Amino acid sequence: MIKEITIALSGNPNSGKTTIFNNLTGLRQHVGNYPGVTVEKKTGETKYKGYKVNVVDLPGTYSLTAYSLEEIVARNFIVNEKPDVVVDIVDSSNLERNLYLAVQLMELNTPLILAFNMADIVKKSGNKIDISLLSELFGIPIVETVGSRGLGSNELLEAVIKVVSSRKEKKVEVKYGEEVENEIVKIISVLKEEKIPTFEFDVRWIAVKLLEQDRDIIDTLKKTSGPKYSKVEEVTARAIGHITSILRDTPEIIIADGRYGFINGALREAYEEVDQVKVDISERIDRVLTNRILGIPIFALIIWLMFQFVFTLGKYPMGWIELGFGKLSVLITEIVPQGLISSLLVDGVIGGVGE
Ligand SMILES: Nc1nc2c(ncn2[C@@H]2O[C@H](COP(=O)(O)OP(=O)(O)OP(=O)(O)O)[C@@H](O)[C@H]2O)c(=O)[nH]1
Ligand SMILES: [Mg+2]
Repeated sequence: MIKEITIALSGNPNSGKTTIFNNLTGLRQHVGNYPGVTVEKKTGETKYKGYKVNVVDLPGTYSLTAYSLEEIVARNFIVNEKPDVVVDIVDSSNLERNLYLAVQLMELNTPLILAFNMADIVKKSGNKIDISLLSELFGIPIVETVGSRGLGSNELLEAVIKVVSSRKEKKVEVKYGEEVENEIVKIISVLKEEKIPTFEFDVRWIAVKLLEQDRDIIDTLKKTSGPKYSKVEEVTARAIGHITSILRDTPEIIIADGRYGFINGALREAYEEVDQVKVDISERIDRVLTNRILGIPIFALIIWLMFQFVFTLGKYPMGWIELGFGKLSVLITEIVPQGLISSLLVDGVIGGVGE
């Protein structure tokens, strides 16, 4: 029997999702809309090592808050349709911003793989990413890809199969500091006490979303739990008030800061940025040398200079060599008696090499 896997490609706009989608699925793809909304839904499939792999191209988003239709569509797909694996296509030449979405996917507690796309740009920049350390710090497999050159697709599918067949739950949790964590605990316990349905969402995730005042989650909970929600609302409002008065910022901002703090902590350990001044200088030199108009004359000039250099400077060692060989022939004529051997050495060997 063919085993079937569904993977969803998420990622920031322009990170290379569609490129990788096309690499994976070839031409076997289908375009439609997500149920109920007119956001393009592209699905396709491929076969890999006895698996039928369905691939869904999710809308590009920077975040998973409820500010845009794309964000809601992406997270609802992940939560409701439960793809076996979410592959987050990360523009690895712009790590900090792109990892913000990755951290939120991590918090959703969905099986996740990060594709560090645009690896060619990173390589060219000279910046160094310690992929295995970053993967360990995030608790998520990371695969490097260069979508535009079709590199990394098999490695990606390999990682997908590994995640699907191992199902190991190694969760790294983002912590938001004691004050926020205490309030999260309170909200989780009221959600449990009141038996509020959290559907397929992780209960901690719901608590964080309530602190962030996520409209979509609040509306859903209100609708499904009726009057029981008022207790949750009360605890949440108190938590928000408490956090705001102590930390002097809304929980939404503190939580976003916490995610960036987590990302920056990991990047400090696993990412090394090359000295920008050096890159600028070498880029400027590059730009002049490879200029469309100046390139060829500069090339001709360099070659001419090289010839000059060789012929002018070359005169000196040439002189020394001639002098040396002259002395050597004189020496041999003196040592070796006149005859065939002497002639062979002086006229043949030294004459041949020395001239
Ligand atoms: N240098 C480089 N360019 C890439 C790579 N992968 C994709 N691109 C280019 O990046 C651009 C954006 O790629 P898309 O696949 O359209 O990105 P997307 O994530 O689908 O974008 P949206 O659908 O707009 O969110 C295209 O011009 C690709 O050719 C890569 O690994 N390296
Ligand atoms: Mg696209």
